Amino acid sequence: MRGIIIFIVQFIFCSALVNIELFDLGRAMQTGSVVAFGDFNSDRFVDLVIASENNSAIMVYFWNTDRNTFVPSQSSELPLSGHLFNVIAADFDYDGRLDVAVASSDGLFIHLQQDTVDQDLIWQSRLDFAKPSGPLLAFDADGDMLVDLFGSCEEYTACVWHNNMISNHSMNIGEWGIDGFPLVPFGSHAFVDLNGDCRAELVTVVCLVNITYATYLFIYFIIAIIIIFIINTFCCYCTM
Ligand SMILES: [Ca+2]
Ligand SMILES: [Ca+2]
Ligand SMILES: [Ca+2]
Repeated sequence: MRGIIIFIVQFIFCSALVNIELFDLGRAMQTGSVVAFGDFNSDRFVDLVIASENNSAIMVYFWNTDRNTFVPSQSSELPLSGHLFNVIAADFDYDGRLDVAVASSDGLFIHLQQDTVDQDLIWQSRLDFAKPSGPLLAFDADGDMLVDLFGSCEEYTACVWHNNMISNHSMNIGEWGIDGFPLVPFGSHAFVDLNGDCRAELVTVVCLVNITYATYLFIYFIIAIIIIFIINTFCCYCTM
């Protein structure tokens, strides 16, 4: 009896996952990828931020309850430049409307949402901030209810972009003490409750020695050569 119940639950759950993949995202999913989620038009349904295939632009797709699918907003396309690290959907200016932060090799850009009219997002002018050197993580560093950002800045130093959007629409960048170790190039970060005390810990990857990115590439190259050598040697033994 228990096995039958588990089978039914798994069947329903797995069917739901399959159905999610079957949503028709139109041309966007044929040529792009989902980079962020959020309810941009405050209708309590999650919308998608989709980057074009060549990462030249992002666009918000609203969940349409009548058509039961995601539909693109009319003219909310935002241009991208440089190598895209990640996109964060959050309310940076604390006005109740979801905004978008784009971290790329060209800089950190925050697009504040001004309004939503007839399923079309209206953006304010873009705000530019100090350039990150990898993906950023959103969190409230100082408990002022404004979303701050964590990541690596120059020479992969751990930094916090402190949010001052309400007072002067700026972000002050400050170094974050992780025993002075630089972050791993292009490494990601996460909040996880490791010890079960209901308080999230910041998990990131740091370099135990301060080496340059070129040195990293060289080390990765050497490791790749060693792995290829081991695989080739192992395969030779397999075919004997
Ligand atoms: Ca929505
Ligand atoms: Ca906002
Ligand atoms: Ca804050």
